[in-house]
Amino acid sequence: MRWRFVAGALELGGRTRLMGVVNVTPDSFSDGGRFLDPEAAVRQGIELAEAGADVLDIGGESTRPGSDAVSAAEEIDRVVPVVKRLAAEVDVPVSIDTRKAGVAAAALDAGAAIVNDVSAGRDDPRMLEVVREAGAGLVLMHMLGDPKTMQADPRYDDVVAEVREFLAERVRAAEEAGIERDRLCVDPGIGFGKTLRHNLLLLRHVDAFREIGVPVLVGPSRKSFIGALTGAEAGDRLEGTAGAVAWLAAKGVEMVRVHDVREMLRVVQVVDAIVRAGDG
Ligand code: HH2
Repeated sequence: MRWRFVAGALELGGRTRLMGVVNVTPDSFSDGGRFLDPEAAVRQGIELAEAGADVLDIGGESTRPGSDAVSAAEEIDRVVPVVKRLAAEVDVPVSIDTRKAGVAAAALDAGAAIVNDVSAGRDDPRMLEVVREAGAGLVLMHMLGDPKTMQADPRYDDVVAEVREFLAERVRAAEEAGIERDRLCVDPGIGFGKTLRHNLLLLRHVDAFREIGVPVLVGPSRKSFIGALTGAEAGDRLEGTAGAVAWLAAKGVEMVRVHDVREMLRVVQVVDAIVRAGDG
């Protein structure tokens, strides 16, 4: 399965691929403020690429529960210098994590190849058009509500079926907007309007999203469901993240979005070897 984006493609369906997170924000839930300085963010991106990231995901707006929205100008100021440097200095594709078409367009101009939109193209009516015009890859993620309110009593009748139906509908919307199917990727949105039980069901039944027929990306890294299960703070969720990543790799999920690339690469290498061991 090939995932196409600006000037390149990634072969998916073998070992689970790693999208490394670079948050150029003051307020991200696990690393807010660490990489707000562009130099620090670029260094972090280079380090993640050297550690084995297959994609670098650059974000200038925290979408953690309760976070405040950021203006497009502010987001562009944060991410564009970092995208420009990383696109020139690393040889893995750069993804821009944004809900705003203007930010996506500026990042694509600066060398990004993929747009990761946690609103799945719903927040900004121009987003799908910007992605199509650039020939970018696109991640369509499920979120119930918006970051400000999403954790206030989220409810579903059948969380897996509803998230799958939503993602299938967003794939159709993207195709109708002229984006080819092989540029799309779907993500159930762990922690975005979900209780602990919802998150666990989405992970347990992750196969349901693979049925949509495009690659699946999942972002469990350091999230609060791990804190709920282990009692660990956000900066201390490496082993919990590894547990989730091992499960996803065993299920054959095409890509995981993680902060700790070096460690998670080792996890997926071991799981992949077990999954692919010959029976002879
Ligand atoms: N999670 C976060 C942000 N972007 N994108 C996708 N596709 N999937 C995810 O699960 C996802 C995402 C939240 O994590 P992080 O970027 O570390 O935190 P913050 O939003 O506070 O910057």
